[in-house]
Amino acid sequence: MAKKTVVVLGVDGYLGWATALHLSKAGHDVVGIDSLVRRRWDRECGTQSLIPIKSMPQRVALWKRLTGRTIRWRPMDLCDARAVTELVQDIQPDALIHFAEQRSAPFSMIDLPHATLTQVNNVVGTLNLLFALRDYAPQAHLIKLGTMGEYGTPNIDIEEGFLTITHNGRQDRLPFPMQPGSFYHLSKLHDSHNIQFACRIWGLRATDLHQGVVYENHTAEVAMHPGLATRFDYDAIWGTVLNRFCIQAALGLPLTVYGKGGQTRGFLDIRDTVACVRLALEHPAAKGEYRVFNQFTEQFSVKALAEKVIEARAAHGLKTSLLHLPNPRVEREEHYYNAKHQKLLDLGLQPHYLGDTLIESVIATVEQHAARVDPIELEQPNVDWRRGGTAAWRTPVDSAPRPVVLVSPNSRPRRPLRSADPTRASQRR
Ligand code: NAD
Ligand code: USQ
Repeated sequence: MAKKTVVVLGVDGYLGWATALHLSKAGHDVVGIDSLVRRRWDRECGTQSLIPIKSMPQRVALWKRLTGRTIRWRPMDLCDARAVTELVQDIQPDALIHFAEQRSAPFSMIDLPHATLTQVNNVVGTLNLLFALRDYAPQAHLIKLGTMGEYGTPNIDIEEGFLTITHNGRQDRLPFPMQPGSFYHLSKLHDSHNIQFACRIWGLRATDLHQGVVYENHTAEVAMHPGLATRFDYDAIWGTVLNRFCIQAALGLPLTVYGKGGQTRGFLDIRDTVACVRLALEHPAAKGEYRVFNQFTEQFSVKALAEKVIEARAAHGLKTSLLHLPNPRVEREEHYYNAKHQKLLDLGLQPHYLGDTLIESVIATVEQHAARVDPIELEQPNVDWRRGGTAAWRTPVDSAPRPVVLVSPNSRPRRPLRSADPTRASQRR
């Protein structure tokens, strides 16, 4: 396999860091980009990774010491168009792997500023990349992390990106109809449209990895040294469902199933995330091609996942309970779900399936760091799709404005809008 120059955008994050190590170990020349904004969002949310993570300079220095390999670290905001252009001009990458987005659905549903921030950060960052590629590296392969949540939960089989439709006697292969479930998931769909359009009009090449929910945090490379740890989120904003259930089980807390628990999603082990990205990298899209791979290995309902965790604990004589909470999200809780995921298997993916030993190993990791867990984060969700964030969100801890949020210079603080009061309306009449 020819060595490639690869830019990993979002290298300080959960998946970006593990992927950068995996590609560097495989012999690729990795440049890592991140604005470190996620560390700032953690401060705003009062959240932290369960496993302590080192700073980027410490992590790349340790990687160099352990393996002799260099990851070129560059702090940079993807929303800074000039910096993105200079990066692409300077590095002339063979490929760019784009993880650098605000990725929490609850965060995007807190209120208007958080919805705006999510969509501006994600859509503008991706647009900056597309224009830089058009002008300075049109041959480079863009590998973009999208999400299975772009599809929603339709009552038909989900294909990999496209659907052949016959309508009034005519046929076409069209983008699969999408029904995202949060302003975050919508931002990913907006990206998908922009990338597809750029491939069509400028001849760029892109792979959109529609990834399911990721669990676990050990890859062969991350496991080499505690100082190479990648983040592991468990709180109600950033924690994904299986990681949360494992932590709840380890602490003897009930597993918080939202609503009936029939909501079904695609899932994958982080070891398969890094393997899939590498497969996409080493089998690039053709010039002008926009392709979609559904990136997950198994599908489970939330309730079935909880039951798996309960059974894994019961095998050790430990009792775990399941608590149905009122669902803070607006989503179907009982539905048909059958999503195709063949293309990465065809390229050679060898999946790691979810088994009891894996659940046990996650729980063992949790037990090592149990002192860092804030149990409040495991009890109740703090963002509701209908009403937004709970009261704590109305007094932001870190209120410094981010450059990506556009605020009119004339805007003044306003009183909160009140819902219409029918009594007053009748008095006015
Ligand atoms: P993460 O929050 O751990 O990492 C994202 C990284 O991107 C952070 O380090 C953050 O600082 C950086 N970033 C964000 N905006 C940036 C900007 N404008 N400029 C530079 N850096 C920026 O998230 P993750 O879990 O590693 O997810 C990575 C990607 O994978 C996301 O795009 C997400 O939508 C996608 N994804 C994640 C999952 C999952 O289960 N974690 C599942 C499907 C898809
Ligand atoms: N859920 C519970 N209990 C919990 C937490 C979640 O029942 O304590 C339920 C949710 O209601 C939802 C499902 O579990 O139905 C998945 O929720 P999640 O928080 O694990 O995942 P989600 O919000 O969809 O987002 C995560 C990542 C996101 C990625 C997405 C992939 O944060 O970046 O895009 O998974 S997917 O779900 O396929 O769109």
